[in-house]
Amino acid sequence: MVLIKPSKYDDEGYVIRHFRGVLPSNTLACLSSLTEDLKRRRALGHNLEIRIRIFDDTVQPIHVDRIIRANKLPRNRTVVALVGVQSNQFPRAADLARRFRAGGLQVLIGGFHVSGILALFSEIRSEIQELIDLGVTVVKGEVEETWGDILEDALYDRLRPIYDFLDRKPDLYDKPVPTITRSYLKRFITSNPGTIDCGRGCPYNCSFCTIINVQGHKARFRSVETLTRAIRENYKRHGIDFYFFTDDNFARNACWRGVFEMLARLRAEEDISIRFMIQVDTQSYKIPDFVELAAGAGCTQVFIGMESINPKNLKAAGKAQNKVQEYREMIAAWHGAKIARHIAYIIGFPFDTPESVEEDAKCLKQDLGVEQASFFMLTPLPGSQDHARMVRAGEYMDPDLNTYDSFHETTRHPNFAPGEWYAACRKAWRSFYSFDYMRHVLANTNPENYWNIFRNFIWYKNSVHIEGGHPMVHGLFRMKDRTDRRPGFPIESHLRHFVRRFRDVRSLARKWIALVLEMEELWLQTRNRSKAELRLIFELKRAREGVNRNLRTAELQLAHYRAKVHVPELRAPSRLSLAFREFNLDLARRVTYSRADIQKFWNNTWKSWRRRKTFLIRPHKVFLNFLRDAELMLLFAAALLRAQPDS
Ligand code: B12
Ligand code: SF4
Repeated sequence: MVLIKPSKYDDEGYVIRHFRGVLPSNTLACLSSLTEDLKRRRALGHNLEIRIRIFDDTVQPIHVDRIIRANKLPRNRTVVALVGVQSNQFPRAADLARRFRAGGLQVLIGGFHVSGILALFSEIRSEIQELIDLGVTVVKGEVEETWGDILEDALYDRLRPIYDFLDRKPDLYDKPVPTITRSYLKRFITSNPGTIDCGRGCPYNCSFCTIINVQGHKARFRSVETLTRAIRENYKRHGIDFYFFTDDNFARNACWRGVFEMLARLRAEEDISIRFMIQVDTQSYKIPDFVELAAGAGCTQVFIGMESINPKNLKAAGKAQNKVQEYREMIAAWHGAKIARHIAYIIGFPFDTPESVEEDAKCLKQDLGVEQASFFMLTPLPGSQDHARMVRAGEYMDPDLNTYDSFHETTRHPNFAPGEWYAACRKAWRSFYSFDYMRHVLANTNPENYWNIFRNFIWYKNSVHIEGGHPMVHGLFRMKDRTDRRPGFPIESHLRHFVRRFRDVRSLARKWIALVLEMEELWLQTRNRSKAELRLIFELKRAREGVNRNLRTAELQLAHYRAKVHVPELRAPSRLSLAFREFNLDLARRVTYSRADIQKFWNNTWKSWRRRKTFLIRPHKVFLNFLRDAELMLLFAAALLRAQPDS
């Protein structure tokens, strides 16, 4: 059983794959544990040995030929399942499916693209029909109760072209919980994150959303007992102590109280300290005890579907439950519980203009004090009411599904010229994640959330500014497989590919150095002060205020002069510290709160070098500043690594 989570192509036709990812795929984990369960129960027959291989195209190469070869071994049968395929991943999934079919393998495809399309249209769309014609089996809906039947059909060569389980939504109560293997976890930046969908379904009716048309309005949930067992086992076996509970709206999971109380109990009674992130709606803060119990259970971050601050846009999107006048109160409620707020914001609603988007980004910062924001371009996702309406009205939509990743213009917007919409979105990212605003956020956040937010800032800036894509799609360090290119793009020679990669890596290195220096400066300016430092700052302020109040100008000048003369004698400096001071290496004194002076030195040195005034460059100063910079960098790296691994 080969389970593959496909990635998508970038605009140059290369598969978007990273050396390290950010989050493991929940759907992959889900189907893997469903298959493990069948294997353990020997549900497909006692003489059958099932071997499960999982591949995540976003972090590892898919060796299509090797998989096809394995199928040719005697008494062996390989079934390939392309799982959790979103619309933007459909073109890549279809290419993989074609190659596997050409190799004679049985191929299944499921996930939100096929389920969403087939849920809202009675006729089958051409891209899906093409796969069916090739012999690929399309699965519509959820398979917790039917996975065994499908695999049995595969075993006895009787797979149907389409399986439709949309009207047969499974009860999740005691179904196997998504679990992942250590070897898969190693492919991610931190090795402690896990994902679980504790429930599915949402009662609301937003027009851009596909979830309600596939998973339905009725809340279905996993039992607290099953979740407890899985979380305890994941902690003990794999060290997973951070979760992204992927429920679209955790607040509408009928079992939220039980889950929060269970997590608090695990912490208190078994010393299993879990931290987690949830997605919620804007009204959730009003549910009695919800915010308090979330904090007590270990929630460090909420992802809130704010979407817009323009009531006319919210009305147009059918999101009437969002009340703009309550946003401030909502943000304050989560802030009061020391939980970091992260809002989802959609750009491209009917009443948006380039100017309004700019104003909105300002408002999120200045009026609402939101700590983190993710901007998405409104996309008619197949499976949403928006998409169905546009198809029926015959409106223009980009025929290339690869662009349906919320970071491309997929329709025409009357208020934006071509390209302007995308530019407005990028500008919103830039404005929100400006140095000044990040500094403001970090200086005012709860110390418990400091590193959590700091790391997200690095991830977001890396994705949007360096990789040029959405943070939900990007990880650390892009890989580009020369031969794995989208059909229609040429496979380059080794030399051309080497030159391309050399340029990529060079440009990446430059951008990374700039990012690291920016983040280091951010850390220096906002890092948590030690108790001794805070005390010193407090005393100095108090002394200065007292002095300013009580002394006349002449006395003040005299006091400053005397302090300069006398203060160094208060504590005799050691020989070593004198030597350090001599060579300008006294970090604590000079650069604790900024590396601005070092940067100024490098800028001036660079200027002198370029103007060929090398006589102005003092080698010993270059050496000393290099040492100071290196020392600061080490301090920064140590702080970053020492901080608790989180999301
Ligand atoms: C978690 C999540 C993410 C995570 C993914 C990482 C992770 N940890 O899993 C993050 C935040 C990174 C993310 C990003 C994006 N996401 Co997202 N995401 C989700 C979310 C909320 C939950 C996914 C999940 O775990 N579901 C639970 C699993 C078990 O359900 P499932 O995938 O449907 O699988 C079941 C069935 O479909 C079926 N099945 C699935 N595959 C197969 C295959 C076979 C062979 C068979 C038999 C059955 C089968 O069996 C499963 C068990 O029943 C969904 C919404 C949702 N409720 O599912 C959106 C959702 C999938 N995302 C969506 C989108 C658009 C995106 C982004 C493009 C948007 C963006 N810019 O953020 C990016 C794309 C990034 C990427 N390359 O994946 C859309 C997709 C719609 C569409 N038509 O394409 C959804 C539906 C939300 C929405 N807005 O409508 N996402
Ligand atoms: S609240 Fe979220 S999950 Fe529910 S319908 Fe709206 S967008 Fe979809």
